[in-house]
Amino acid sequence: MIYISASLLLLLSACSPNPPGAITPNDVVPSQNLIDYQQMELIGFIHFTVNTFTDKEWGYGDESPEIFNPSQLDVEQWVKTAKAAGMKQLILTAKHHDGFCLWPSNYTEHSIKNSPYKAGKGDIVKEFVMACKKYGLKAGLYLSPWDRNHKDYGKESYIVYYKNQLEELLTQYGEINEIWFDGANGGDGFYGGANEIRKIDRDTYYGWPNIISFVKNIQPNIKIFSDAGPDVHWIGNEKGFAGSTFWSTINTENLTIGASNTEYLNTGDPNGNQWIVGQCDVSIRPGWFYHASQDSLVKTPQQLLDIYYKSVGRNALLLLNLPPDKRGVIHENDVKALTEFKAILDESFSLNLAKNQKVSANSQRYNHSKFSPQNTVDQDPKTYWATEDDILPADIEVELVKEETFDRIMVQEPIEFGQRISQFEIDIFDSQQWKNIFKGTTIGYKRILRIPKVKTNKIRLRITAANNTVAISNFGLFKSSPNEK
Ligand code: FUL
Repeated sequence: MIYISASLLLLLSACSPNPPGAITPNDVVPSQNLIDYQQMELIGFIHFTVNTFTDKEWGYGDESPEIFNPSQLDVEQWVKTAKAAGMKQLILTAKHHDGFCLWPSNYTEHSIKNSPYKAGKGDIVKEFVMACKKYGLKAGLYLSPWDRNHKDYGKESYIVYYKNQLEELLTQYGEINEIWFDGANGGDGFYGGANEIRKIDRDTYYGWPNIISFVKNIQPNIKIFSDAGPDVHWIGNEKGFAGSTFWSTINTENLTIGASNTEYLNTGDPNGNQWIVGQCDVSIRPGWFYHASQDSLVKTPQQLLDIYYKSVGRNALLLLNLPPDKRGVIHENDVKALTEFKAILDESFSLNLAKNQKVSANSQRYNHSKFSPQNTVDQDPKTYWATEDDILPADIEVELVKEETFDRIMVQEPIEFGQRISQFEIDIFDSQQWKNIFKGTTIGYKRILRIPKVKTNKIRLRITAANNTVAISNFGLFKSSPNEK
């Protein structure tokens, strides 16, 4: 039997490029595809259809395609506006509840092909996907399951129609990064002239498991959004707010698309058996579609920042809607608010005061540099600090070269190992003693804390509860722009 002393093991592991005892991943971890998705952080929604011309939010389905006539449609303006704001993806309403299609579908007459736009020769889905590609954004599509125009809605044959449309969208335009399945199923509609109320069984009518495998078969890397995922889930409100406790894990057994427990969606579930990314959808205006009467009601840059902190800052994605107007461009007021939002955000996060500062920890796995607390401030998202197993509380202490003033703290977990932390505290060194300034629950991919301004040269992150060995990939300190207020 070979006997290796503990100190020799430490010495060996400290020298080895691949240390033994890497941390054990949780049972539920995200795929690389979902990690890449979460890293986009900020994405945009484009609501555009006949409603833009009728001044409605939900079209009844009896609109004449003749009314769809944007005078100066500029899809590149949408994409350039989104890109300038830092968005990494846009999702277009290819078909909303009114059933009108922005592409010339072979399966219906209720589409752009019967509109005056480009004399019926236009295809806005194509223009959209091409513009996204040109400017380096991912493209996503919304295809409303509810269709108030189609005569067969509510019958089995409508599901065939819906899948035919999905096939058109997923085979004719190249890579689609996300498909958005809305849970809304209101009841009344035109339905080919029937003008009646049609109710469906939300659990069985669409045959979701079948639709999901149909979609994944065509585009294996696509992310499917719905109340219940399977890749991205609704956050449970349309304000853009994730819960201040938010787990990326959740159980989908009791979720029904269109009728889910919104509180459960808002917090996720520490015992969840699936990793589904949370997505916070909200419009820059009160409505999802453009209404001239709302030109003065565009959210202010400060309101947008508050939403950012409550979505991206709480381990979720922000999906911000920018509805084009009747001209077919994003209105000047929206562009202005968005531009200011981005400028303030950049100013607030331009200088990380913790970058390359001295960090110590109460435990460092195998004393190996791979697990050093210094990794939390090296600006490399791939490196992380990890403790020995079963160390709680686990803490890191950042010592700044001089006293600094800050009011934003950013913390990230290396989520490739799962989401672990369920309780943490932040302390600062103040008048010769540690003072607690924040108590929180989850961290996940990214948590940003807004705290009252403090001035100190020492700050401590103390993790008091976790479901597995503690690991942190990033710790940042920032001073917010005065324009945040
Ligand atoms: C809802 C829809 O009913 C709204 O019109 C909008 O599309 C929003 C994003 O989802 O369920």
